[in-house]
Amino acid sequence: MKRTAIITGATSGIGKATAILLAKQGIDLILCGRRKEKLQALADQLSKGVRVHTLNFDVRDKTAVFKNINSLPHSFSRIDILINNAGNAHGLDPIQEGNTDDWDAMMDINVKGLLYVSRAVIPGMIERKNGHVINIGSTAGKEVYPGGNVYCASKFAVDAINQGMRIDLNGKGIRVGAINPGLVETAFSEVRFKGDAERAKKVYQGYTPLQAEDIAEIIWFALSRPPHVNIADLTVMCLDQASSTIVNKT
Ligand code: NDP
Ligand code: 8X3
Repeated sequence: MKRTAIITGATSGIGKATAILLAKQGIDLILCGRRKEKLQALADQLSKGVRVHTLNFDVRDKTAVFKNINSLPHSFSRIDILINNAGNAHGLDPIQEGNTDDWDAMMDINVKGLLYVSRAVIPGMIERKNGHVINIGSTAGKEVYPGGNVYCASKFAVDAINQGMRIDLNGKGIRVGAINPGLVETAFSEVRFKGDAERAKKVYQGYTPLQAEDIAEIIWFALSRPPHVNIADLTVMCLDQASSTIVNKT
């Protein structure tokens, strides 16, 4: 049966790669993000094969989240798949020097934004007794590293929310699972370092990091399991990464 997926953070990195792969698999798409032109360009690219709708909102804006999702056109209102992907790290400062605006951004986007979108989408899945939620966590949600403090806290929260969702939705026909990547070469570090491209580039040098497409493939693997199989929690790192702090760089 034809499925519809909503992907947050579809303008870049993991979300964009996932949109491209799901379109190839014939899944209709609701693409979300703040950068309207990027959303539109991706929609134009993918709408040759599947139906695509774009939603332009900031996940921090509770009113906008509910307004956008609750007013989807009828043909997009039955959401089968939710990919909770929007998020970023902001800064890498030790706790005593932390920028409180960065803290707010990470908790508001990575945690509260994910909650708002989930709250807007999940009741429809419950009504239809069918759905699949994939929460993008991180190795940062499994292990804290120097300067990771609040970003790690936000991803530990995603881990807890993922577990809580699975418990609360048990028996309702909805699969819930988290994919927790290690280092993936996307715009992530450029955002973390506030546009410092040179510093960001260094994060991924001297080894072969994961690519956004690697994570998209894993998301598709989870989505394409038979209906009784739920990938509950999956951690993935590149060959050269052993932990958040141990990376075999040449
Ligand atoms: P990117 O920076 O490439 O993409 C981040 C996406 O999130 C963009 O599409 C951006 O869209 C969206 N986003 C950010 N803030 C908001 C907001 N306030 N409202 C709506 N959308 C927002 O990074 P990645 O693809 O790497 O990150 C995607 C997810 O993967 C994040 O949750 C990240 O924590 C997680 N992750 C990343 C890893 C990595 O090493 N790269 C490893 C583990 C997890 P726009 O700016 O248009 O709004
Ligand atoms: C992104 C991976 O190690 O940069 O979540 O925090 S890391």
